[in-house]
Amino acid sequence: MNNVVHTDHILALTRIVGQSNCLTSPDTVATYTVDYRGIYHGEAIAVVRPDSTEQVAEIVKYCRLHSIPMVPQGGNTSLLGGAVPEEAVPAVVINLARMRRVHEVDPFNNTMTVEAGATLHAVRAAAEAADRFFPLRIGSEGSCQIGGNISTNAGGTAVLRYGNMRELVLGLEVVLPSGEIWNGLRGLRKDNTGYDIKQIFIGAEGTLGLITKAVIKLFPVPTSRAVAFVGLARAADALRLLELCKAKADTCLSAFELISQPALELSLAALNGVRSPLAQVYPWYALIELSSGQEQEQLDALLLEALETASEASCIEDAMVATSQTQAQQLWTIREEISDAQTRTGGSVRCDISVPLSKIPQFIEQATERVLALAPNTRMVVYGHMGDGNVHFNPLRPDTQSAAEYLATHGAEITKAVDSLAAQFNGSISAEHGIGVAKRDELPHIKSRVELEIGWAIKKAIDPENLMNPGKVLPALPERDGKE
Ligand code: LAC
Ligand code: ZN
Repeated sequence: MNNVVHTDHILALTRIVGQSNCLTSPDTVATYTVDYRGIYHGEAIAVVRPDSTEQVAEIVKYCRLHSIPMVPQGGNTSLLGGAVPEEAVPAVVINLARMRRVHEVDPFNNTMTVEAGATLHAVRAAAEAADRFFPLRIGSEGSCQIGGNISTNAGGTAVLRYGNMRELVLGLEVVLPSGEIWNGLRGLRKDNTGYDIKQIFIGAEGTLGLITKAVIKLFPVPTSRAVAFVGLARAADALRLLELCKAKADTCLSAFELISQPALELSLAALNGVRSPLAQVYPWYALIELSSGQEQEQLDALLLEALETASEASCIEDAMVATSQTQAQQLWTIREEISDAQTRTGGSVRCDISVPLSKIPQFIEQATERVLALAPNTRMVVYGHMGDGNVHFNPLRPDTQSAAEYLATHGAEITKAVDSLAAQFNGSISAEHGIGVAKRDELPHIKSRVELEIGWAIKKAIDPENLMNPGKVLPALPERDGKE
């Protein structure tokens, strides 16, 4: 496409969204075509910012008519390059930030109908204003958007109790690659009428259409919360402790996060001198949260009882129990800072692994051995959602080596070593971060051809011209004699 043609496209798109919402100046466009870690770059003819589903449909129809690739974009907090154009072909970025209205909160149905561009923070606040709770909790809640959360089937720290995004969505409105609008905004908990169409758009990372609205589940507000930070001698102790917390607290257990010492150290340094919650250093830590509608005292007693039993069973070394909600929040800040602290440090090889819960300690031990054999001074930043069997296994460059050098030397080999071990454990190489472009070409090694072909069959049926977020999620099909 040459520039004259681009000018025609820009004029047409401007007619749909208005001049101020069709961004074309190279400097402005550049801020939308790079991911927030600065790793993935692409090109765009324009960034359009529609205000309604109808505008989205118009944009999509226009792009389809002219065979222009489209990249749906929410808060652009993806870690895997799913929300920016690929390098090769200039695309139109469709940014949802202006579509952020809350249409309805139905407290008795416990649902909210909301536009895709509302930030997760705004969604949680709108639920709270109606005395309800929306449980999805991830560190980027101030900038990530609910449409992106749905498109990536986001997980986070409350999955243990409430499930991931796939379980939190009851209905969707989607603009299909044809420009047609599918209104599936149903707030039903039971609907057994054949294929569950909404599920193919959840976690599709915008490759099958553009989610414009959703009906999401709400819950009663947990009025009390008890949080503890625990020191552990071994990762295996975390497993025993988790088991014990489940037995004692049952459904009150709302989070169980594992943190390695190097991960804690990195976070504390990033928080400028915040002190460790515990007086001594341990190889591992767990952040435990109970929450419910019970009295605070009851919940505190439950947590103490669980910790006492754990101590008697010698599976914890030390524990600090938050004595106020402010202190509880401080503990969560330490946990939530880990991700951004790695981004700022640079030189982190992000592996988002899940294995059967029972295998987590073994997986960590063997993966650590593999990584240290390849790159001996690596900082083993390992943390994550232990309760879900999901570890962020993110080897980080030593202080003495630059990010570029560490990644160039070890990035690919570490990813291969860790991901292939996850496959051996019958695990996943992307538990909650999706595929984007970063993990796409690994899929043929871990999925059968049959499974990949089903993915392409769905893609071709809905997006025959491959214009919706092309190059994301689906790998090229391997030769026929590949893994069956
Ligand atoms: C976290 C994100 C990176 O758990 O998934 O911090
Ligand atoms: Zn996570």
